[in-house]
Formats: sequence, C-alpha cells, structure tokens
Amino acid sequence: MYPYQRQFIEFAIQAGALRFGRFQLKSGRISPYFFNAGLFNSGKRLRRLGGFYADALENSPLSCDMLYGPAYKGIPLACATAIALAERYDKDYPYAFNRKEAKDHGEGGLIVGAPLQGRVLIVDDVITAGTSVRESVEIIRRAGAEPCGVLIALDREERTDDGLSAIAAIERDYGLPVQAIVTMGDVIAWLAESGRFQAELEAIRAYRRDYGA
Ligand code: OMP
Repeated sequence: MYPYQRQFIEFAIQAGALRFGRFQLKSGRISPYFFNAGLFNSGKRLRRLGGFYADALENSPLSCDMLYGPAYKGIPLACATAIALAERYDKDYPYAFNRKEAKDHGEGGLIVGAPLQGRVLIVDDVITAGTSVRESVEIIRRAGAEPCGVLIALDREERTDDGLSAIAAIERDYGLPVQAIVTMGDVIAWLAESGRFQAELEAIRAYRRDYGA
C-alpha cells in the first residue's frame, strides 16, 4: 500500500464516509460496511478527496483526454479530481457530467461541461456489481466518445452472478481498466494492522467469504 492509500482509509473513517454496521446494498446484499462518498461534504474534505483521486490516477497506467462524473455522486468527484490534477500536477483536463433528466430549454441536452469527446475517464465513488459504470459507458458512447477507464475511490471486490469480479467483468465486456484509490483488500489489511474495529473486521471477512471475488 502507498502512504496515500493508508491516509485515505483513515480519512474516510474519520469523515464517516466508510462505516461499519449493517447495510442493504443496491444488489440486495446485506453488507457489514458501507462507503458513502456524499459524506465528504465540506470544502476541505472535498479538496482532500480530490487529491486522493488525483494521486491514484497519477500512480496508475491510465491516461485520458477528459473526465466524466456520473450524476449525482460522481459530479463533485470529477470536479474535485479535475481541480486537484490542475493544482498538484499542473494538468488541465476538461470535465463533464450528465443530467438525470434532459433539459428542453436553455442550452438543452443531457451533458453539462466540456463536450464528451476523445478518451473519457469515468470518475465514480464505488463499484459493487458494476451497474452504474455500465450506464456511464452507454452515455459516453451515445455521445460519440470513447470510455477509456474508470477511476473510483473503493473497489468492493465483489463477485457478480457469473462468478467473475465486477471489475473483471467490466474489463471483459468493455476492455476498460479500473483504478481504485483503495480496494476492500487494502481496507482489510489496514484494519488488521491498526488493531482497530476487530469485531467489524471479522464480519467483513465473513462477508468476503460469501461475496468476495
Ligand atoms: P454498482 O452500480 O452495483 O457497482 O454499485 C455502486 C453503487 O452502489 C454506488 O454508486 C452507490 O450508489 C451504491 N453503494 C455505495 O455507495 N456504497 C457502497 O459501499 C455500496 C453501494 C452499493 O449499493 O453496492
């Protein structure tokens, strides 16, 4: 693990964005932990979060022409990442996001921000089954651009119904590489090292035995 990954896990727990308990997921699975990126909900938190996304992108083999944040939660994530890339790495990526409902007046359309073109990096919060990534791929392709990868905060490393990990399925179906700031494996390693949340760690390990990739 890179130092920034450890710092991210501590930050997420401190902000209450990574929580332990009992949560029902979109997939219906009952999970002993949940990651809620909406809780990075102040200027300083969002600035710090964007820095972690930028570091993860810079430490990955991914390259792109622009960033795309899927509504709603991906919108501040793509913006914060674009700002951090400019501030930390002097890179000026265009960014765009979608509306959930098309606007029929004013500038109209479904996409806000830079025109979707070239190689587009999807910036999102978390991947469980990969459903939300698939929706983004369709939107980007319909606009005539090419999705080139996915940048997320947390890869839950779960198995889909066909036995593959969600990320392997995305790579297989779309040829898209996925880069996460941290994986659930990193979080487990951090919990084991830190000696904190040991009861929660056992519950997470049991969940991984049932649903892990
Ligand atoms: P998939 O679309 O199945 O990959 O699930 C990702 C989405 O599930 C996220 O964009 C969230 O809406 C939601 N989610 C979380 O935000 N955090 C979690 O820890 C787990 C989920 C989830 O429901 O699986």
